[in-house]
Order: sequence, then structure tokens, then C-alpha cells
Amino acid sequence: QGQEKWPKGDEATWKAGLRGVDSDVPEITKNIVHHVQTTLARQAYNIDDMGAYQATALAVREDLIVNWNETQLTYTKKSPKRAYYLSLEFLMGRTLDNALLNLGMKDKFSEGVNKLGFNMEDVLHSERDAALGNGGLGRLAACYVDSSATCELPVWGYGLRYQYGMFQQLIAPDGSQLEAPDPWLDNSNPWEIPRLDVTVDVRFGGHAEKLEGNRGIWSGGQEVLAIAYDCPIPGSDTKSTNNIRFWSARPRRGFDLQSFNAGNYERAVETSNSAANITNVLYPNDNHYAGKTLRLQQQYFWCAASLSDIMRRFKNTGKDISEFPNLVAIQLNDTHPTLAIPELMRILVDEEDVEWNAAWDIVTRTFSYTNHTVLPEALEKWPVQIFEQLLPRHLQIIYDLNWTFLQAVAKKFPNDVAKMERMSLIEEANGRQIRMANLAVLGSFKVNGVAELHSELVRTTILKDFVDFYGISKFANVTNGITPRRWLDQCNPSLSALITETLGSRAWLKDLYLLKGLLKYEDDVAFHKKWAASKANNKQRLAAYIKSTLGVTVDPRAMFVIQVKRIHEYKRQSLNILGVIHRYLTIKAMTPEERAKVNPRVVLFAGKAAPGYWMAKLIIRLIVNVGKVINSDPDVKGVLTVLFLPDYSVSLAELLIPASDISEHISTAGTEASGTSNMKFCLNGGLLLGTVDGANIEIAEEVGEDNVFFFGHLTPAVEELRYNHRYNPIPVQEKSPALAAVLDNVMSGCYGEASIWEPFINTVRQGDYYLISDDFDSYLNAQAMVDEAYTKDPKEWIKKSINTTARMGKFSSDRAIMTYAEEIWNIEPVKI
Ligand code: H53
Repeated sequence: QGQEKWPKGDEATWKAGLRGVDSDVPEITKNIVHHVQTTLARQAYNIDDMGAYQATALAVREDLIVNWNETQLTYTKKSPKRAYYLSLEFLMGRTLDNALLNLGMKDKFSEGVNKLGFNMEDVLHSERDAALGNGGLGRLAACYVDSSATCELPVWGYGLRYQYGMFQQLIAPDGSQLEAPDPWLDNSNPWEIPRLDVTVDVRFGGHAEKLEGNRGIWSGGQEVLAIAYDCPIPGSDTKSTNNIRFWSARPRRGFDLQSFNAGNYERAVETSNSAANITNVLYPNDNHYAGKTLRLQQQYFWCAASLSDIMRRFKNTGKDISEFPNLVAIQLNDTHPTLAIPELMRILVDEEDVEWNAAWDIVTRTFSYTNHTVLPEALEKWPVQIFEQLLPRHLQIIYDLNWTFLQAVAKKFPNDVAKMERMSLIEEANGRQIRMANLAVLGSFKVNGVAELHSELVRTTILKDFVDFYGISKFANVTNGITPRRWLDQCNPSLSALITETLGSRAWLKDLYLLKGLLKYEDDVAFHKKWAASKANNKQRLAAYIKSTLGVTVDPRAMFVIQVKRIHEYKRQSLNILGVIHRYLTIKAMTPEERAKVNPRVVLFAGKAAPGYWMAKLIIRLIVNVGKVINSDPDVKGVLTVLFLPDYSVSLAELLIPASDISEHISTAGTEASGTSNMKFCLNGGLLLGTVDGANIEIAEEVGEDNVFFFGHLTPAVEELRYNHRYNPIPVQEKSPALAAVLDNVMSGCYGEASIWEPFINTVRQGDYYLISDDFDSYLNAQAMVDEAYTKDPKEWIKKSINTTARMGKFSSDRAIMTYAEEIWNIEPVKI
């Protein structure tokens, strides 16, 4: 601090902003100073970037709250049908920049912040990511709340306020992933409003008694208090401001008085500890079911609190309970909130005295369910035994529902015992388990997948029996989308400005199809120049970050190839790194003259592996170690650089995505439900290299197949290929000599001892469930096409890039959320 000037910025402005001083300093500046002075209890003389961020956030939050209040009052007065988005994950990232842009106040605030001696970029970067999610599913929820506010739809999100979000990823010297906790609330969170008066009692355990008419009484056990924290979600260029209500767990009573009086203090506090534990930590699994009891407790805690809150709000309308589905739609984001179905039954039957069949009618007109995966290891099945202990009344309700349901199945498909077994809510094999997907389908009026191919797979594979039973009309598709506010305007200011300048207004941000207007300039030389300059600028920005964090210099003139997403075998980062090794070996075998002709590449990876996913962690380790060897080999210097960027997050994505020339979305066909980062890269003018999977297919339909690089086997071939791997295996050497050489190279010890990599290499050599060996040559071929397209005709490449961005209109989450609103929820926009 020694040489720093205090106060930063203009002393007169600071003084004029103080309380009680009459001045003509702009309101915004005054407000920031006011928060420095009276909320943070700090002064011009000791405020740093973090303090400036906090004061600015508190000032912006006031505008959000005013709009929030107005929005909520309007909803209460008009009493429209509302939708509730139940999601165990909301991967929000940072809020300040997004709020400023949506409010249209970024320039004014930047000016104020500057006057006070701070740089807006530094202030924005002082904010910590809210990482209450793992990956695609959680980020989708965040995009959807942005879009629902922007489209002025009466939608609330419900989630959990985890004390610890997604773990921080560190890379050890040997290349392994290490995990550190993410105490994101330590600096306090200016974006949340604690509602200490909004609480719900949630019961666990105890016993359930059955009365006549399927009614029941649930009593005893332990009660946990749910406390609401609200987070305002501003729409873009509208007053409409929605809400996510996050629940936090507290012990019902300070501690158990009986144990306390009996002199057992520790035992007394134990109960309160276990209650508060419920919202301690986000489970770090993506696309994988782990079966932890505490996770089921989280799910029930959240469902019970949210439903009680929704019911209370409904009752305030004074309407008869039979009107519930006319005023309430509830979307289940994956099977995580499926307990809301038996919970609503319990509330209606046991507490509201609604007759069982009438209650079921209400329930099945209220819920709809989004499936996000067909991977068997991701499908939730909870042991009946855990239910007996934690949720005895819900178990009774599930049994009663199942009884009636299976009778109906038997009636429709007489003598098809196998079908009944598959459709039952209870799996009888390997210990009795409750199948959450079956329950979600049973209790919902609509079930949707998240991309055309995925929805088709849902209908023809995992839920085929249900389609036979209910008919096709219960099953729909809503292809995922992304918010163009965060994923272009905010993360890529130079491209956003160019688009606005070219199209003459910012209207494209709320009607993304307007990007088509860029096509007029696809051959315009001056426009090409500006387009390329924006990309170059974003690559430099990323290069500077890489230099400052990893100390590595990358050349922004090289082609940037990026694959960022959760590390998972089905996403095949392994295919990418094996392809990189092939490239490395190829270049090494070249003469210097030949090398000089190679298209220089910087290959970037980022993503977290679930802490318990051993193979995914091994793949990270391989990537890091291959990178070390390649990056220090003078033979390939300037031609090939390979880096694993640690601790992938929303904020890092915002830096990476605008800088890609090409990104990889290379899952085994039929495994990636949709993918959403593919949309983000393409919206930012990065081309796509991918398999014919998930939303890649629809992206290609929109931007044109000649503007994407497709490779690999198609979904219908996968089953037979896997069968052959098992029963008629062909050695890798025969299938792909190129791959065989790469595997041998890994096992030669040049990236670390062979024994380290052997378990991974064996998955490719034997079984090869994810079809690396089947797709490898086709992958190399696609990479060669990429090199050719990039080097042969740079103009053509820029034209492809412009075309890609211009044709991404379909993938706005505004389109997706309006489809949910119109075709599933039956809700309408409400003007504030
Ligand atoms: O959901 C995304 C999809 C993506 C899919 C992902 C997902 C999770 O992140 C977690 C669990 C799950 O079942 C699915 O893998 O393909 O784009 C949003 O729909």
C-alpha cells in the first residue's frame, strides 16, 4: 500500500458522495459511496477492489429489488398461472456484469466506478462465481431463469443454498486432479436476500400410519427447518425480475432439550449438526448416480419446502384446491425433484383432505418432467430400505400408486409379466429399489428430452414401455438453449458491438433470429476484417490469461482448438488426447521443411472430474503429462501446444468460448443428450468438430453441414459395434494402425510409467465401450479437413464463422423457455 494514492480516484467525488453532503454527483456514484460508508463501514481511504465490488453490487441490488418488488406485486394482484422450475443445481457464475447489462446500466456504473478510482473490469473480476451446479444441467437452469425474466414469464426457480459449491480443482505436480472446498459464501453474498421469516418445517423419519381411504398420518422423527434465501433474476431490457428461492437447513430447535437436560450436551448438539448438514455441500457428480443417503435428504428437504411454499402461495389466491393445476405448473429438472410427486399427494390427501383419486388428478395435471440422459449409470434408484427409515409415508404412497398403476398395465398388456416388471416403480432385483424415472413419468402429464435425437432415444429405449402405455402425445422434445445475453453480449463485448453496429440495434439480443441479418456481409471484405479482429482480440485476451496463470506463452496466431466440459468417458476427452499424440508423432517424423507447413495449433482442455470417478481423473493426468512432454519438445515448438487449464468454471468459460477457432463435441453417438457448450462456441463464431450426437445434429441443420466437421459412427451402429467388441473382437492394430501406434507410444513410458496408463489403455484395447478404436481414423480425417479448411482459404473460414453465428437463432434459451411456456406449462407473459 506504501506508494498507493489514497483515496483512489477523485477525492472531491468521494467527499461529495458522503451522507449529508448536498452535491450534484450522479446518483449512482453517491449510492456506491453510501454503501462503502454505511453498509461496509469503510472509507475512501481503505477500500480495495473487493470492497468496491461489494459496494457496487449493493447499489445495483437496490435496483433489482425495486423491480423485483414490482414484479412480485403484479403477480400477486393479477394472479396468473405460474411455473416453478425445480432444479437441484443453478450454475449462475458471476452476477454483477450480467445484472448491469440486463438493467442497461453498465456504462453509467463504469463511469461512477472510474470516478472513484477503480477499473470496472477489476471490480467485476473480484466477484466469486456462484457454482451451485456441476455442468450442463445446472447451467441450463441458469439460462432458463434469465430467459423467463427476459420473456416476462411468471417463473420462479427453487433450489438449495449449498454452503459449499462445486469444488475447486487443483492440478498436482504429477498431473492428478486435487479437490479443495468452495466456501463461496465466506465473503457474504450481496445477491441474496435472507427471508428469515419464510420457513418450513420438514420432517424426516418417524412412523407412518394408514387410515381408511388411503389416507395416512406421519409423525415423530426429526424436524428440520428450511429457511428461504431469495435471489432476484433480472430480465434483459425489462422491469420483469423473477426469483430463485434457495433453501438453507437449520435445526428445528437449537438442540434436543431432553438430551441436554440429561446432561448429554454432545448428543444434543449432534442432532442440530446433522440438520444443518443437509445443505452443506453440492454433490459433485454429473451424469452419475451415487446413492448417498444425505443426497436423498437434500432432495426431500428441498421438495417439501418448495411445495409447502407453492401451496401457501396458491392458498393466498383463495381458490378451491381443485384449481391448483390451473394456477401452478411444476417442472422437474431431471429426476432429482421426483419426490415432489408423492409429497404433493401427501399434502393433498393427508393434510387437505382431498380424496385419493381427485388428488392424483391434481398431481398429474401439475407436474412435467425433463429427462437429461439415457446413460444407465445416471438413472436414480433409491433403496426401499432408506425410504423406510427416512420417508415412511412416502413409501406407502408410492406402493399405493404402484398397485393401481400395475393393475392398469396388466389390463392393457395382459400376460406381459416382463413389461410389468420393467414398468413397476419398484425394481425387485438386487435389493428393492425405487425407480425415480418411472415415478416421474407416472406423475407427470408431459415428459420431454432435450434435443431431437435424445427425445427419440428416450421414446424408443428407456421409456419405450411408457410410450406404449400412455401413447406418444405425452412425450415431447424441447431442444436446449443458451442465453445470448451472457454467452455473447457479456462474454464477447467486441463481437457483440460489431453485431450491433452492423445490424443497427441491440434487438438481436432478444430475437436471436435477427442474427441472420449478418449474412448480407458474408462476403464483405471490410466486415471480414472486423470479424477476424474480434476473434484475434479474444484469443489475445485468453493468451494473456494463460500467461498470467500458467506462465505459458501461446501464440494467438495459432489455431485455438478447445474442448471444455465435465471429464467423462462418454465425452471422450480421451479421443482428443490420443489424437493429439498422433499429431505430435506425425510432426516429429517430419523434416523441418515439412514442419514449417503444418498448421500451428494450441489445444486447450478444461473440465472437472467427479472426485470418485477414477478413470476420468486418470484421463486428466494423461492430458497434463502429454502436454508437459509436447510443450517442452523443441521439435514441435510453435507448431503444437497442449494445455489443461485448471478449475473450469462459468467465468473461465466466458473467457475460453469467444477465443475458439474450433471446439470439439465428440461424444460417442447416442450418449450426449444435448450439450449446450456446442451452442455457445458456435454463437461466438467458433466452428464445430463433432460426432452426429445430441444438439450437434440440429446445429448442423441450422448452420449447414458444410460449416461443421462431422465424423464417427452413427447412433444406430453403436449397439452392434459394442456387441462385436464383446463377441468378435478385432485387435486395434487391425482396426486402426494409427491408434495402435499411439497406444504403444503411451505405453513406451515417455509420458510417465506404463503402469500408470495401463488401466486406461486397456479400456481402449479391450471392450472399448465408447468406441474410440472405431471412430479414431474418422476423427483424424476430420482433423485433416479442419487443417485444410483453416489454412487453404482463410476467407472461406471467416465466411463459415460468420455463417455459423448468423444461423444460431434457434438456440436462444428464449425460444426454449417459450416452448415450455406455451406447449407444456400453459402460462403467459405478464407485463410489469
Ligand atoms: O444436461 C445438459 C445436457 C447434457 C447432459 C446434462 C446432464 C447433466 O449435466 C447432469 C445430469 C444429467 O442427467 C444430464 O449430459 O447433454 O446438455 C442439459 O440438458
